[in-house]
This record gives sequence, structure tokens and C-alpha cells, in this order.
Amino acid sequence: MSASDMQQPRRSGQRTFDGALIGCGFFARNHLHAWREVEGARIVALCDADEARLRAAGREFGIERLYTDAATMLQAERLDFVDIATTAASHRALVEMAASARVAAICQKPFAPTLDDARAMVDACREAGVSLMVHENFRWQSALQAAGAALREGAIGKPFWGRVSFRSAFDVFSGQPYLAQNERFIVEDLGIHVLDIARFLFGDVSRLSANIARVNPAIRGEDVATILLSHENGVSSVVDCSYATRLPHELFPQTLVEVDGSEGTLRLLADYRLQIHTAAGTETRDAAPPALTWASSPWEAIQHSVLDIQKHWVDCLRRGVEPATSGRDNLRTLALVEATYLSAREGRSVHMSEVERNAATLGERGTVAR
Ligand code: NAD
Ligand code: 89V
Repeated sequence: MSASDMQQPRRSGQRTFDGALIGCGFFARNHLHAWREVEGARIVALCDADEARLRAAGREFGIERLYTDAATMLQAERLDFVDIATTAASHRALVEMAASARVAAICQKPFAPTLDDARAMVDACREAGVSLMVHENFRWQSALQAAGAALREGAIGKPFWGRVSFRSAFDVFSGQPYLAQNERFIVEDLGIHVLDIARFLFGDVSRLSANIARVNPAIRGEDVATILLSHENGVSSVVDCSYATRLPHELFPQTLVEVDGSEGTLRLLADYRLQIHTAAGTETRDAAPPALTWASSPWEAIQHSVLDIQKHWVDCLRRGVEPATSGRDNLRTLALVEATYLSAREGRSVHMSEVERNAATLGERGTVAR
């Protein structure tokens, strides 16, 4: 079924879509603030298994229909969509529940713990005829959208090399303590955004090679990753991320970008300065996110991207088209995460066809590309 065949919401026209948010934890507050500013959608109900969190969110955002069980909520409410802001372990069950109720779904990243789960979620929504978007918001940051637009317009000619870099010593564990316990950390949680940006800027990947390491002894997973990507269009790029990098100017949560093209260079520099250099000269402009009344430092760029991806969702629901970061699209970003771990574990480069074909036995067998 194509995106345009997807079931249209129950009522059509310039109307308001009714949604429910599932998971009222650390990040969900950003979704709830943003929903208040998205024209054409409103959150009518909340769900969290933790009753205290649920009631606190209900009070703060003035939402009265509260549920501790998603199945009960889906039966009781007449919803156009659910916005799932729980951690990955619960995503498949919740998305499949929404699909069974023929309700469209937004699902936070990481989409799923495995590619097989993610595929099952995409299939369930396709079979139910409902839209599914992964809340992969980083590419929606204003500075990254500006960089992408400049490349598409040919500002530096044909790109041949790129780097997408996120290096920080920010204490991410204070807001998200579960990250310190995860066996997989930076690639699955943060690298997933940076890899998605590389796909957004340079297109899909045919092959990659990765090194990962743990520097911080107090956490379980890796906190440093360096990944060399060969894109299908011939671009070579480097994705690097670190939570072990102490800099004189802490940049969290900024992603820096370098692109070399046939006619010039593009740099997304610190503090959202977008620089384009060609034979005609050098232009540097401010690509910082517009201010939001509810933004809190240093999260402004991420918070603005939450607003923009949620606006995009409503626009796509209205038009009956597939979102840019649909479940289907995100399978390819998730495959890059899996390929990164496989490459690092086995010390070899990995063809994406190998990961995409052998999801069930990922890491156990496959073609070796040396
Ligand atoms: P959290 O643990 O603070 O909140 C999750 C909430 O979901 C909890 O209150 C929990 O009780 C609830 N929950 C879990 N399973 C449930 C279920 N089956 N039914 C109802 N409620 C359930 O987590 P968080 O830090 O807010 O992260 C949530 C997700 O958001 C994660 O997947 C994380 O990776 C993602 N995240 C994304 C960004 C971003 O920029 N896109 C930033 C931070 C976190
Ligand atoms: O996007 C995330 O999931 C977050 C953060 C941006 C802090 O890494 O964990």
C-alpha cells in the first residue's frame, strides 16, 4: 500500500486531529509543550503506567482524561493518533496496539530494540492502513534544515565528502539515568540521530566501517563512536560522536557539519553559524533556532525541532502522505545502527545489504567486505 492509500483520519477537511500521548517522562514534556503550538492537533488524553507522573503531567498541561493502561485508553477514546514517548522496549507492543485500533502512531526513537521488531511495526501499520512516523527530530533542527536546503540548491556544487560530528561532555545521565545502564549507549541513543542526519544530507549508505569505545568507567555501554560511511551516490562521510570530550566551549546538543563539494565548502560551525564558501566568496549566516517561550537552555534547538516534526506530522496526516521520517524510512537509519555495532564487534566493514537481508541473524553471518 502506498502512503497516499493510507486510511484518512476519521473526519476530514481543515479539522483538528485528536491525539493521546503515551509516556509522560523526561522528554514528553517537550512534546506536550509543542502540541500546544501545533495548529490542527490537540492532545485529549494522557497515558503512563506510573500514576504519579501521569497526574503531574495532567495537572501541568490541563489534560483531564488520564489512563495508566494504553489498551484501556485506546478502547475508551476516539483518537486520530497516539504519540508514543516511552523508551524502546515498549514501542512494538504500543505501536501494534495502535495499529489494531486503526489509530495512526508517532513513535519516539530508537524505533525498536531490533530491526525485526521495527519491520513488524511497519508491517502492522501498513496492513492496518495507518500512518507511522518515528520521532526522529534531529534532522528537523533549523540549522540542519538550512544546511540540507543549501546542498539541495547546489550551493557548493556536487558534494563528495562530509563529516557529521557530535562531541560533548554533557551529563546526559542526570536527565536520562537509564542510559548509563544500557549495554548499548551512544550509537543507539545519540549516534542514531547523527547517522540519520548523514542519510538526510548525503543519501543512503552502501557500506560502513566503525570503531566504538567506552571511556567513562561509570557506565555500561560505549560512549565514543567513529563511523566511516560510503554513500550510494559516491559521497564518503564520517559520523563521529562522543560523550567523553571535554571542550573549552561545551556545545551540547549541537551537531557540527562539514561538506566539501565540487564548487566549494559548507560548514555548520559552533553556535549554529552556517558558512558557505565558493570562488565567489564566503557567506556566514545565523541558523539558530527561533525562540520559544517554553524553551530551556541548552535544549533550544532540540525543542524547536520537536515543534517542527510535530507540525510535519499534522501536515502529512492532512495530505495523506508519508512523513519524511516514516517508520519505513527509519528502518534504514536503524540498519545503520545495527551495522555499526556489527562492524565494531567483528572489526570489519559491513555492506548494508547484509544487515538489511539478515535482520534475524544480525551479526552472526553475512558477506564480509574488506
Ligand atoms: P522516561 O523513562 O523518562 O519516560 C518514559 C515514561 O514512559 C515513563 O514515565 C514510564 O512510566 C512510561 N512508560 C513506559 N512503558 C509504558 C507503557 N507500556 N505504557 C505506559 N507508560 C509507559 O524516558 P525519556 O527519557 O522521556 O525517553 C523516552 C523516549 O524518548 C526514549 O525512547 C528516548 O530515547 C527518547 N528521547 C528522545 C529525545 C529526542 O531528542 N528525540 C530526547 C530524549 C529522549
Ligand atoms: O535524543 C536523545 O535521545 C537524547 C539526547 C539528545 C540527550 O542524546 O538522549
